[in-house]
Amino acid sequence: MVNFNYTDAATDQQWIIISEDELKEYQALVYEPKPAIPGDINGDRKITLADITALIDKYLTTEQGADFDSIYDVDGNGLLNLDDINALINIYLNLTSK
Ligand SMILES: [Ca+2]
Ligand SMILES: [Ca+2]
Repeated sequence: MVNFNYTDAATDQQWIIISEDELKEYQALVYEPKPAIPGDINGDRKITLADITALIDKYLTTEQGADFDSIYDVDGNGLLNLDDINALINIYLNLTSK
């Protein structure tokens, strides 16, 4: 395994030479898709009122039948409608009532 650190004095940039296996390990770590949390509209990995607000905003500004990001499809039926807002409110209430 080659592991060589090098600092470029001119730019103060640090270079690390790693093996191909280490690179793959690093890439897996960086690029591993984090599982989406159903209802986490703003992507902060929590379900809060901000998500409900964001979903309502999206619902009100999306044309019927228009393409939308599946993150807004909380109930997973391929449509963005009031059922999704209802589903998200239920998720939120379930989380906050515990
Ligand atoms: Ca969120
Ligand atoms: Ca839906």
